[in-house]
Amino acid sequence: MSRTLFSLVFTALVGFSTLVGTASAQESADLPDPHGIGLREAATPVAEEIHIFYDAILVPMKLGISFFVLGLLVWVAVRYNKKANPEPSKFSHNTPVEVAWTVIPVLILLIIAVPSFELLQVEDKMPDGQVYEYEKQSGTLFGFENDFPEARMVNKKRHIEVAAVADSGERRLLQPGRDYDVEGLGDPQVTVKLAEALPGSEHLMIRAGRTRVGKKKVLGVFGSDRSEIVPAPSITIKATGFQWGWKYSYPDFGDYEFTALMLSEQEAGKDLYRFATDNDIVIPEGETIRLITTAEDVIHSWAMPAFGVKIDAIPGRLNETWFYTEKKNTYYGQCSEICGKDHAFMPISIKVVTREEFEAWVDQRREDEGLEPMFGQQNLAAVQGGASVQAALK
Ligand SMILES: [Cu+2]
Repeated sequence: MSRTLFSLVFTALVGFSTLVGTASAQESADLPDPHGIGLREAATPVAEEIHIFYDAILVPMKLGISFFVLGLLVWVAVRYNKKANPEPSKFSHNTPVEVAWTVIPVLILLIIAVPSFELLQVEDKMPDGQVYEYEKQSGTLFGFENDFPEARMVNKKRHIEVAAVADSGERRLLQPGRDYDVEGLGDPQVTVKLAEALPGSEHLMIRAGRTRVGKKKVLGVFGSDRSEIVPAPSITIKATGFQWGWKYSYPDFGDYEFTALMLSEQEAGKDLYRFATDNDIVIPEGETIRLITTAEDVIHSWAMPAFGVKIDAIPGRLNETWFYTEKKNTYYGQCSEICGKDHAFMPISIKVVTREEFEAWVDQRREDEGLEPMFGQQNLAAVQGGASVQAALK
């Protein structure tokens, strides 16, 4: 097949898979669509990378292979049936064909293997990006210390993201070359030089680091790069699976643990039954969470489709992964390792809120445990897990 023809077919298939992806886009609540054929909407950069891998590489490949094999079957049935071909040939070998059916599948597997290994590494490796926020000022020079380990020093423009942040929290990404220049890449001190000072309503935020995650070019060639630098984790959550529910602790915020058990059908309502729990995990938006999993009795698996996370919870072992989301919502997942008779009844629910709401929730938790508040924002309405389930549906 000529190169142009190949890229034409490829583009058509990518287009088709994108269409399928859009058709199955979800409404606000993160629930499976009974009629959907795509993946649950991505809420983290890792999930976005998984979706690109699936939509742009795996789906076109499996469609291409299926249609190719179907075509061969039809061709053989029509061209070589007894009527059309009464005298069958008697050869038993064809070296070019045998080489082709060995080499082509190897190439296909390689095309799948390279991006999937990269994905596995992204999911496994804890991000180490740094975020620097600067107070509002009229200057154009902003510096930070390049204090990463030597092998991960910021030494390319790609390792820096510069954004103007409005009072509302909205981020406007600045363009290197046009809006700013960087000096001192690879040196202990890096300076960002803005082309012009920011308006008074915005302040500067610089993200630095090599952990770039999110939509990247397909096979390094097709499409655009929308990856972002992910900051190092600021919160650790430990999830312990047991027959049949989950226990969570937030070691950064006090020595206590709470359980999250499935709500009954009456409590949860029809749509959220088997998704809602009596205690949501609550996390702040825009912060990286380190998740540690383990189990008390048998192997469970903590899975959150919208986050692209699935990690085994094994008795006597700690597994570690991470997630980062900027999309406020309530997300639902389930135990994904058959773990006994009530395996289907140990859902996982995560509520992503603002930092202020998160702090209020932490203080509420601490109060329930008889501890002093940590952030002292008692006046803020506490975000109660579980009780907010119906609100999340709206
Ligand atoms: Cu389980």
